[in-house]
Amino acid sequence: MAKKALKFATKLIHVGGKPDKETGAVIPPIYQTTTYAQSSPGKHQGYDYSRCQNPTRDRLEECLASIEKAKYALVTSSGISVVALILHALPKGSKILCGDDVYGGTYRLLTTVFNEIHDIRFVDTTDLKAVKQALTEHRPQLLWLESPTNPLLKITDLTKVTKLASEHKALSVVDNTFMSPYFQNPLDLGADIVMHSMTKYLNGHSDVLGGCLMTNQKSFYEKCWTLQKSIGPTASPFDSWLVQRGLKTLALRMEAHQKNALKIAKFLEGHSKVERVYYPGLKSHPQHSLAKRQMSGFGGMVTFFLKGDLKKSKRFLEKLKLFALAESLGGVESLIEHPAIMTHASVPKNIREELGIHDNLIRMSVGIEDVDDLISDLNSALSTL
Ligand code: P1T
Repeated sequence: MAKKALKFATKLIHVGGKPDKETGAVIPPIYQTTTYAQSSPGKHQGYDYSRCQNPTRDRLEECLASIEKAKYALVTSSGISVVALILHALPKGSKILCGDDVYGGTYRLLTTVFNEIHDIRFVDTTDLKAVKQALTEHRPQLLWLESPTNPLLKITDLTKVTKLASEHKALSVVDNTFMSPYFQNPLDLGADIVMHSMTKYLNGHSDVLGGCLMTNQKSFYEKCWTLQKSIGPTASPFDSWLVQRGLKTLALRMEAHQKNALKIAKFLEGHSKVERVYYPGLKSHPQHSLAKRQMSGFGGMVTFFLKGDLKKSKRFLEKLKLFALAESLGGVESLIEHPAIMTHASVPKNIREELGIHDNLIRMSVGIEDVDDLISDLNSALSTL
């Protein structure tokens, strides 16, 4: 059957997942090798060294390209190394326009490493007028977008903003980590490049660090592949295999994350100790109708403000028993964190405050446990405030 005809959940299991040719093993072996025998110098079977190519990684890339409907996919050792490769692929002195609310590690990379190489500016990408003005004045080569954003879950109109970028001759990149390809396909919405931290939903089990990018632009893909082999942030065969195993249940997991997240968001919205909840699936989300149009679901991330200060936030987080107080997201287990102290500590306090990352802001990655147990855990911790 042609790959194009396959539906999403089938692609997850079958693309890049054919049985092993030599033995028929339904789960192909992991090519846990660094190097490949050559019959004569330079004469090999397409593989010479695993920093450059590895058959296990190839299989994962084939699947990833297919689920983001892209021609090319590149897998690396972490999400942040993908950000670095994309930024390295641009000529020195390029102008970069980045959404103002992005993962703290992305912000740090841009403002403490790539600020030496490129000219970086930030803009609220949910404000079309501001984006247009920044594109006209700054004339960037690249526009970096997260939607929904980390941690405030702001939604950018990707169709409109990527169109504006292309009219201004800027490449657009969407970090699609929060939605996964199950709920959102940025290339369909006009983006040139889509990237993910595979550490999150794609792997789904909080046991692998990894990153990937997908694109239809051959020359950009080739540039990133050359950079990857030259700089070396390569994903290991075992990690690649684990992610491919995790991917098989992505559709099921995303449905379960979303179902639990919506129930929890509604519970929090009605709680007297909670000031405000952000979840794109809530009618109260400022961009709920855009989220409904642009995404096929709302994901598993919920952000909320407690009524209270830092002391109360800490007490609440310390009292939880099922939610682990930990950075990261997208695993089957529920995680909770304090962005101002944890994931976004590298964003200067004044900018955090401007964005709304206050001391009473809490971010949750809702897992796939029984939701009644999760609500009861939250309720107990809230009742101590
Ligand atoms: O951790 P790593 O695999 O390197 O991915 C970096 C990254 C990139 N993009 C987004 C949207 C992310 O959320 C992350 C990592 N984020 C966390 C660790 C976190 O807790 O938000």
